[in-house]
Amino acid sequence: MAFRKFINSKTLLSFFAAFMLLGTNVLMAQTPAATGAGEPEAPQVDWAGVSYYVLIFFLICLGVAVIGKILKIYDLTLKIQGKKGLKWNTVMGVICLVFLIAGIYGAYWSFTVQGSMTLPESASAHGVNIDEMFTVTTVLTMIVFFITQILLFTFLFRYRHSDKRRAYFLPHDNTIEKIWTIAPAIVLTILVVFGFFTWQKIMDTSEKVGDINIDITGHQYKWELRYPGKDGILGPKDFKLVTGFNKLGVNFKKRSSFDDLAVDTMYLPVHKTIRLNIQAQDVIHSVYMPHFRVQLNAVPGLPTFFKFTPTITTAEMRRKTDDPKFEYLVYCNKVCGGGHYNMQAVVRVVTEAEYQAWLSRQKPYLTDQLKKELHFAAAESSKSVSQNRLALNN
Ligand SMILES: [Cu+2]
Repeated sequence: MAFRKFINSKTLLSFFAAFMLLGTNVLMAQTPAATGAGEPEAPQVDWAGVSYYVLIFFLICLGVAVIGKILKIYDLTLKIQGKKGLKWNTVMGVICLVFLIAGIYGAYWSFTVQGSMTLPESASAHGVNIDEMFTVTTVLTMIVFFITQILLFTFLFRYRHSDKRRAYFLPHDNTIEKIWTIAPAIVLTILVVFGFFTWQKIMDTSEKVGDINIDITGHQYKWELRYPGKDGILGPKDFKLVTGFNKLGVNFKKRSSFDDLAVDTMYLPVHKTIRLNIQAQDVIHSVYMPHFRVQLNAVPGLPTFFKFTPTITTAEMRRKTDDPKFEYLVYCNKVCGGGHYNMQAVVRVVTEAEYQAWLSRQKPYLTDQLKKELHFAAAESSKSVSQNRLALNN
């Protein structure tokens, strides 16, 4: 019994609610950590901001409680004077209408203010289809949202209790049951089928001429990028070959490995099909490129890939967003450990000519240290390095 009393205690529940609210505020008040090349910093909590919102919440609760008490006292004094008391049903009905209007304004505010904080237009070909799906789903759910909420709260007001009227008792109606089962079923089926075909198109595995293969390997807390050299083929990898200098475990028994390039920034030529070969070396990471609407898990031991075509260059996007410092980024989208928040790399979409110029400046994966480690003959290594400088990708 004591336990039941403990669980049902109103004081305890109030404390729990206050604790949850405080916790949410603490999380939301965390200032975004410094990005870029700087030292990883621990996220800061703005305690003044947190207590301000907690205080505002308690003041609003206090205000509501005071108004409730005043109305109760007013009601009692009316009754003492022999008059009819307050019409509480009308009070509740009006509160429902106020809630409806405030709620609709809140939805409008959220769309106009927070709507502008969403991503810029999709910078990839398939991203346009994904955005279309989001728009269709949002429009449909918004129509349902507004109709149901307006009906719910206006009915609560319109048909509040009245002594002059008796409610119609409706225990069951098959027609209504059918309508609200079949209509959502049809709409959801259309959305799912539409989504299925879009996903199938995005995950099309057929090879296209001109595909650029890029290896992206996640480890705590960095993305390693490897580009193929002039042969256009990425050398094979084997996790058993991973060493200090051969971070990705590239197999140098195959010739295709020799001209591979290790890069820091992911350069992509515009309007070319890119195939990202995704791998992880420790825990699950996730390749997340929001501007291209690309996201796929990087799972240790399970190589995956994602194909997409960038359509807007970084320079164009800088103009469109009116932000001269705009950069596309590839993030990690799995909470993979302490340094997760800083696991990102810059992605630059450039013209074909700029891409080739950049590619020719990249260093080979096969570094001098790695050659020493593999006991390569000096003559062979100098030959392969000179070839790397002319890397082409067509
Ligand atoms: Cu990660």
